[in-house]
Amino acid sequence: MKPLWSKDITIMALEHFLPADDIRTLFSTSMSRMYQQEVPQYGTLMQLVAEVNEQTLANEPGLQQQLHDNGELDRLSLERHGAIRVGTAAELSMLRRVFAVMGMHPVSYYDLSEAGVPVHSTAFRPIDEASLRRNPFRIFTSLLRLELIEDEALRARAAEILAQRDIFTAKARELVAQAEHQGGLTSDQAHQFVAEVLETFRWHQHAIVDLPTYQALQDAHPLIADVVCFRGPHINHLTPRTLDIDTVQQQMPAAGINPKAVIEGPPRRQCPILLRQTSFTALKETIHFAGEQIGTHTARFGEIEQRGMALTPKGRALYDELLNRSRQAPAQADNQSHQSLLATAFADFPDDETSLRTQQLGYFRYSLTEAGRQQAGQGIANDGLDALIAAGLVQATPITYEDFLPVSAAGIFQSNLGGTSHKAYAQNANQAAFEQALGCPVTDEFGLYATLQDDSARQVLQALGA
Ligand code: OOG
Ligand code: NI
Repeated sequence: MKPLWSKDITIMALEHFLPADDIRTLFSTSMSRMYQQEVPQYGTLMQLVAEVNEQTLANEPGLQQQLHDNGELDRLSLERHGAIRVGTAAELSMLRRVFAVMGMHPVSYYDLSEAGVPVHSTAFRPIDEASLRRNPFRIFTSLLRLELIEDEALRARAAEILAQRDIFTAKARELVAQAEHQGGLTSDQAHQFVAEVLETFRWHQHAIVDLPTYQALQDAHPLIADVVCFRGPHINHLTPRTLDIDTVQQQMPAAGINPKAVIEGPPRRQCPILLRQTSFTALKETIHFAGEQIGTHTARFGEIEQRGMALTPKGRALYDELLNRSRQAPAQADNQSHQSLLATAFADFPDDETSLRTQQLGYFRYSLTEAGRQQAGQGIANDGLDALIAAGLVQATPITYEDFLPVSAAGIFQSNLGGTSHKAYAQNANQAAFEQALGCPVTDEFGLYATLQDDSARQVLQALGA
């Protein structure tokens, strides 16, 4: 028999740590406070989003009830994601350890070279259902690909500058090591950890290079200058959830906010799929360069998102095909024309839950209906889920998409870079190199959704004794 005491000590230690989900919430709310102070226009966007959410709920009592039932109402206005860009493998792998303390793990590989942007990326996010429900906050994290800089001397200079900076405070490094060693952080340590980690994401009005160096890097690609010229990877946007992205896009100008030209992602639908997002264009901000020179830098913006159902590989292939089809036409400068073009292309994407499920285009979570609960354990003939749904014993609800879309991400990048796109970067996906820099493989998003779906199906069949 195992001695009881060792288990007791483990339980005691666990009880005295702040759960990773709570550290993540502390982090996302602290970051939000900092960003609203740093970028007042982001605060204005948050206010507009809250107003439109309120109107939408007032107009749709059904939606209000649904959000209430899912416990989502009181955290509706919390940010869903943010983004940063780092310069070296060492920075990325240390970030992996920092985010792990907050229950955020790298999911998916995004190749942005295809879109003419010299980075590749992942999203650090909670993985299990309970943590996602507590707070789904994610950080879209991009690693600069210096190897894509053509000018050899400039590439060496950029690497040299990056090698000299440490984007983490000594205390942050110490607390990460402590969290890994102890298996968590106490509440006091967690508060200190979040305060120290926030320093990494702070804006710096002072660049670490002189103006000519900044300009040389900027000329190679604006993102290179953004990553290389500062003390740290400033958070470049935060993104709250909107219940009506079309209305917010429309109302932004009246609120004094300049939206990007079009909403990225799929069109508005009866059954929302994947992710729709838009942003305001990045602000031009004053920077003090080394040698007492003054200039500007454009990096920071605000974004909003509206999520729909996660698609299977088959559904995703159809999405990519239809999106591509819509992009064959000349790009539309205004959102209304862009949306009607999209709507035409997506007429071929089924827009009712039954078709999406039976054609295996989307992922669903299965659960017992009230009638199903009453029959639980009575040993029902297993005619499969479709028959149980038809019999009214089982219901299927869409699983929400928790990840990102490379074409949309590229659209967000581009809207802030004045359309700078380097075709020469294309065909450069290198997931192996990214994972080596990260220090571990990224998790496959489809696997996560499939597991959720399959687990729910198994539980339902088990409960019915089918
Ligand atoms: C990240 C852009 C991608 C999204 O929501 O797709 C992104 C960046 O500009 O660094 O955040
Ligand atoms: Ni974003």
